[in-house]
Amino acid sequence: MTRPTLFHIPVCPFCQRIQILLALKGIPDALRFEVVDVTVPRPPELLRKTRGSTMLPVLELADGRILKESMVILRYLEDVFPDPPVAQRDPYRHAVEGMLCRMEGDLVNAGYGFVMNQDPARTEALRNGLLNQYARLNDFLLEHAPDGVFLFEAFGWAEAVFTPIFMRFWFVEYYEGFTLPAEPRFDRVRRWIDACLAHPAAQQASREEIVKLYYDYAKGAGNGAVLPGRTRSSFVFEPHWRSRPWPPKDKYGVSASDAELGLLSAA
Ligand SMILES: N[C@@H](CCC(=O)N[C@@H](CS)C(=O)NCC(=O)O)C(=O)O
Repeated sequence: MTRPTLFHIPVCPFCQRIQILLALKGIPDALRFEVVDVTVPRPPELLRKTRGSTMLPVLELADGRILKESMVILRYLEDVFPDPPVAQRDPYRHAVEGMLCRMEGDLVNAGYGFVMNQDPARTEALRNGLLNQYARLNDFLLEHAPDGVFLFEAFGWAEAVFTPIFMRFWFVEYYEGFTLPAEPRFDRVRRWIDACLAHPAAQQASREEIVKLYYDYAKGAGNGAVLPGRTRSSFVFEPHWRSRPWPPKDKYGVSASDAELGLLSAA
C-alpha cells in the first residue's frame, strides 16, 4: 500500500513534531519522508501540490490530497493511527493540552525574534520577552500539573508539540548566552523542559546540528536566505554539518564567511 508522503525540511521543528508522534506510536516508517532543500527554489511539482505555498511540512496522502500545518497533520495522524493514543482522550484533559498548545506560537515568536535580532539595544527586551513566555508556561504547569514532570502521566501530545521548540532554542543559548535563571518562577517549566529534551522519542536533532544550521538565523536571515558577502546558506546539505566547525558565538561582532563556516566543498 502506498504510504502518505511528508515533505519536510531537515531540522525544521514543526516537521520534528510529526516524527516524535510517530516514534511515540512505534510507527516511524508510517510515512515516506521526502526532504526538501530550503536553499534552492521549491520544485515546481511540489509548488503545484501546495498551490504555491512554500511552507513545510506538507503531507500528501496516497490519493494526492494535501494537508498543511504541523498541528493539523499531527491531529490527522493521531486519528488515522489511534493506538496507542498520544493525545488525551478525556475531553477535559484534551482541552487542557489544547490550551497549553495554544501557547506555542508566542514562544516560537519570542525565541526566533530573539535569535534573529541584529540590534544589541533590543537584546534585553527580547530576553525578557522570552523569559515571560517561560514564566507563562511555568504558571500553566503549576495550575494543571504542579507535582509531575510532564503535563500528564507521560510524555504525550503537548510534549511532542513543544520539545522541538525547546531544542531549537539551543540557538539562543549559543548565540545570545540565554539560560533560564535559577529562580523559583522557572522551576516547574525547567523540570518539564529537561524531561522533554531527554526523552528517547525526541532525539531526531542534536544541539550541534541546530547551532550550525541556524547560524544564518543568528545573523538575521531565515529560511535558507543567503546573507550579504556569502554565497551559501548555513542550511545547505553539503558539506555535511558534522564536518563544519562550530560557528562564532559573537553574532553582533562577527560575520563569518562561507569558508570560516566550512560551507565550501573541498573540491
Ligand atoms: N505553522 C507552520 C509553521 C511551519 C514553518 O514555519 N516551516 C518553516 C520551516 S521551519 C518553513 O517551511 N519555512 C520555509 C517557508 O516558509 O518557505 C506549521 O506548524 O506547520
